[in-house]
Parts: sequence; C-alpha cells; structure tokens
Amino acid sequence: MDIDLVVKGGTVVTAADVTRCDVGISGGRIVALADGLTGKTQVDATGLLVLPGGIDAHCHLAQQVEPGVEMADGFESGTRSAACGGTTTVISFAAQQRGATLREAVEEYHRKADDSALIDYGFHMIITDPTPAVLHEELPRLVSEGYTSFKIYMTYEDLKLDDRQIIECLAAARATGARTMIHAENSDCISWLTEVLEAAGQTAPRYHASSRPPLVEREATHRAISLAELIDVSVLIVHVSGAEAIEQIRWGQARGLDIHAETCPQYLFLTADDLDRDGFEGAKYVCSPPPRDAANQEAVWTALRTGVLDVFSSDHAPFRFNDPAGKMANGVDADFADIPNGIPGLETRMALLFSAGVMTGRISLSQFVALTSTTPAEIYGLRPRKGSIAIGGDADIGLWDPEAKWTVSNDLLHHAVDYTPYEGQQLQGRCVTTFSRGVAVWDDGKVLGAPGHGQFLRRSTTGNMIPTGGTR
Ligand code: DUC
Ligand code: ZN
Ligand code: ZN
Repeated sequence: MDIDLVVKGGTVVTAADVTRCDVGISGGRIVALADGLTGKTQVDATGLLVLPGGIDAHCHLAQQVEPGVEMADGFESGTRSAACGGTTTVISFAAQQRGATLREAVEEYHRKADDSALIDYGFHMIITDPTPAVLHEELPRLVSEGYTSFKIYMTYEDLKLDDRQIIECLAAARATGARTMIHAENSDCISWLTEVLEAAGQTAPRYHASSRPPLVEREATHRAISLAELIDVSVLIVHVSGAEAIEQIRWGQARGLDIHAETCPQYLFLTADDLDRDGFEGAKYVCSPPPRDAANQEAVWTALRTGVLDVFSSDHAPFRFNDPAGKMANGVDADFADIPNGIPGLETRMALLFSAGVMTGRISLSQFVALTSTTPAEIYGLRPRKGSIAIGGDADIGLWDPEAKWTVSNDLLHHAVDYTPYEGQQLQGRCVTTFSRGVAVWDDGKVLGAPGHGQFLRRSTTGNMIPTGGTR
C-alpha cells in the first residue's frame, strides 16, 4: 500500500482501547493501523500518545454581542489557538438576531469563517426568535444541509425564550432530528437578585456569583429536562457548574431520559473566590454560570468520572481584559451586571483536563478521549469522520507528550485575548504536534497551519428521541 505519512511507534488511544501501533495516513485519512508500516514520510511518535484531535463543541468566535463590545477571537486566531492545544474541530455558533432569519445568521458566520479557519468547523444555530416560519420552514432545510444542532437560552434579555417558546423549539427538534443545547439559568431569579444586590450597593465583580447561585441553575435544569420529557426528545445541558444541576441531570437520566450534559474547565479549575480578586481583576473570571467552590468542583469531577457529564468543552467566549471593547467596556468599576460574560479557554481545555484528570488517575486516558473528542463527535453528528483513530476517518490527530511539564502563561497561548484565567497552573502533559486531515498545523512550538485550510463540516442527525417512545 502507498502511504503518504506514517506516525510511528506511538501509543494509540481511542475511547475504547490503548494500543501500540503505527498509523498510516493517505489523502488526509487514516488508511492503516498496524505494526511496521512504511510511507513516503514518517513522524517518530516514540514515547508519545496518539490521540484523536479534540472536538471543542462549544466555543464562541466572532460572535456579535452588545454594541461597543467585541469578541477578541475570530475564526483565524480562535482556530489557531485551538490547534495549538490539540483541538482539530470547533463547533461555534451562528446567532440569529431577533427579527432576522436563521439563514441570514448562517450566511453571516460563513463569511466570518470560510477563508479564515485553520481547522475544520461547524455551526450550532442560536435560536432567539422561534417563529413558525423559523421552526417549520427554515429549520428543517438547515438541518438537511448539516446544521444539525441549535442552542437556546433561558436567560439573557436579548437571547432568552419563555417556556412556551422552548416547548416549540423542542417539538421542532424532535420533528427535524436536530439536537438542542440548553443554557439553563432562571432569568427572573437573576434579574431579581441583581436588583437586590445593586440596591444594597453590592456591585463588585464578586457579586456576579451571588446573582446566579446554584439554585438558579438547578431550577432551570430541572425545567429544561421536564420540558424535554414532555416532548419526548433528547437535550444537552451546556456548561454545568456544580452539584445541584448535576443532581437534576442524574435524576433525568435515572428516569430513562436521554439527557446529555457538558461541563467546562472553569468549573474544575476556578472558584467564586477568583471573582473576588483585587480591584477589577475579578472581571477576568466573569462567566455564566459562575465558577462555584471546591465542593462543587469535586462534584463535577465525580460526574465526569461516572458519565453523568459526557462532554467537555471550553465555552470559549473571548473578551480582552484591558480593553474598552472587552471586560472594561463599562469602565474599571463597572457593576458586575455590566461586565461582558465569558472567558477564554480553547487552547488550554485539553491540557487542563489531561493534567488534572488523567495524570492524577481521576479519569482514564480513554475517558479523556471520550469526553474531549469521541462523545461530542457522536452527539453532534460527526462520526465516523471525526472523533477516533479509525481506518477511513479523517487523520485529525494530536501527539501528546505525557511527561512534558509546563506552566500556563498567556505568553505561550495563541488566542487574541490579553489574559488566561489559568495563568500559573502547573501542568503535566502537552500536545506537541497536531495534524488536521494529515497536515501538521502545530509542531514543536510552531504554528504551521494556514487560514483557509479548515473546512466546513456538514453534520448528520443522530437520533434524538428519548427511549420512552412518547409513552410517558
Ligand atoms: N456564558 C454563556 O452562556 N455564553 C458565553 C459565555 C458565558 O459566560
Ligand atoms: Zn450559555
Ligand atoms: Zn457559551
């Protein structure tokens, strides 16, 4: 067999197996898994782990937010940063403006991404205006074109849907096979708590956490799961922050409902104390739901280990700190409610979980692969092309050095944000080479990828009815 490239002598890890073998790559695909392969070129992977490229299924790039505020990363810097951290696919968002169509959103985000991305990408739609035309005419067409998932919000004035609208969206998801991601926080609780805190003069960044306590997330998570049960459709709860929401997810799963759930690095590595750093520093950690405390971090670890949480994404929402278009949009003593929500994390996502999860024995190597690549590929309709090291699949591969010790510093990262919330974290394990469809895009500390290499991914539907068959 004529093989273009052989990755030789590494330990190949999938969600099921850990095996010593060579990986043969031709035409951007994996064509052979065996010992003793030869090819036109070869890469020595002795002592390295050969992992499926990461799939970051939740990241915001070039997303329009409020007037005067800008995301630091578009598709070029965002995907560059992702690639340097071992990620080879991002699923970002195409956000519908109220009064506009989903089609307009998708076209707008294609214009932003198509010649810019260094790695492959897809879009989840964000539905903010679920009119009958949007749900019954546009959505089925877009799903058939490969936009097979959408996110809906239970909070944020310009994004949130009421229960009736959520029900309509879930029914449309069931009819089209689309996957629904839900941002579960109770909007009215947040606005009431925010008013109470502001009236008491409690406006520093640390009160962001007080305005969105765990019960706000717990109530909305329960409601989202109950509405999914009503419609008999699977849902995925995004960015789960701690024990109370996890209890609700476990409850839904134990009822036999097909509930998927995602968490993110901020809920393992940050706490509400970070929001209380000196001066305006706490603004660097403002994201929603907010980081909780050490006990909640442990609950998130347990839920990752036991499979209650099955997807690990970054929720990269990049705002520069020292910037009037970023965290300082409303000044350096802004009310917590006026600080743009979101933190960066595309490049550090996998290394943080690898170090604190795999190297400590909290999760196995195969669980790491499942959480960061295989399960998101499955849930979001990218299998069998993405998410594993398998013959016929894309040669999206990260070579990881499990011995590499390093300290996270923003100087080492490739995003366009001027800080990382993980500054100073000491890690073991690092992606040293990333291949996107057989092309090295990151190697030995150098970016080799080029904008425009990334391809748009049309995704399939994956079956989203819960196992009750509508009999409840
Ligand atoms: N919360 C979100 O829901 N999205 C982006 C960032 C954030 O903090
Ligand atoms: Zn969200
Ligand atoms: Zn998000």
